Amino acid sequence: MRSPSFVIGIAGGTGAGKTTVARTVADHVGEAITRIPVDNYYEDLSHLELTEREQVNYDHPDAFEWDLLREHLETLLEGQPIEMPQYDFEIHNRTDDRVTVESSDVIVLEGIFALYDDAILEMLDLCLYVMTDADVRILRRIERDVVERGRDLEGVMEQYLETVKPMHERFVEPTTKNADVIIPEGANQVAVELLIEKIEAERSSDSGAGATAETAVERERQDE
Ligand code: UZR
Ligand code: MG
Repeated sequence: MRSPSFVIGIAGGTGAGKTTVARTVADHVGEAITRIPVDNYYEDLSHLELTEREQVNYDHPDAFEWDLLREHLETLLEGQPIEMPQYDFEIHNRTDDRVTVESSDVIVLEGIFALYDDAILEMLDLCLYVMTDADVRILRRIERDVVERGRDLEGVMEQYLETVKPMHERFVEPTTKNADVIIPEGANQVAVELLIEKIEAERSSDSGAGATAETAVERERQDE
C-alpha cells in the first residue's frame, strides 16, 4: 500500500464551513482522499448517563481522545488502514461501530481542533483555517443542531453562550497562528479551487518525482 503524499488540516470555529470545504475537495479529487473528521475522536463517554453527557464541555480540547487520533494518523501515514470510531451527536457519544478507513494519496483532517496538537501539526503538510464571522457561524449552528442533531433552540443558545463561544476564543481561534493559509467565509469557490489545484500538483509531482529530478539535473548540465 502506498503512503499518502499530502496531508491537510482544516480547522475553524463551529459552523465555519470546514466539513463543506473538506467534502467539496473530496468530491473533486475522488477516491484519492481519506477524510478524517476530528469529531469522531471525541472520548468514549459510555460510562456516563445521557444527562451527565449533556453537561460535558465538548469545546474543550480535553474532550478528545488525542492518543487515538495521533495513532490513527501515524497508521494512515504508513499506508495502513484504521478502524475509525463513529460519533452520534444526538446521544453525545461514540457509537459501537467502527468503520475501516483505507489510507490514500491525500489525507484531510478536519475539525475545530485540527490545528491544535503539536504532534499532529508535525504530520500536516498544509494547515488551513476557515475564518467565518461568528454571527454566520451561530446561524448555521442553530440550523444544523436543530435539524440534524435533534436539539432544541433554547439548548443550542445556552450551550453557545456557556461553552462554545468562550472555548472558541480561548482554544480554537488562537490556532490561526498555526495556519499556512486562512480561507475567508467558509467554502468560497476560489479558495476551494486553489486547494484542489494544489492537491493535484502535489499528487503529480509526487508520482513523477524521479522524472522531475532528472530534468533538473539535465538542465543544470546544459547550463554548465
Ligand atoms: P463542528 N458537540 C456537541 O454539541 N455535542 C457532542 O456530543 C459533541 C460535540 C459540538 C461541540 C462543538 N460543542 O462546538 C461542535 N458543543 O460539536 C464541533 N457544545 O463540531 O466543528 O462540526 O461544529
Ligand atoms: Mg463539521
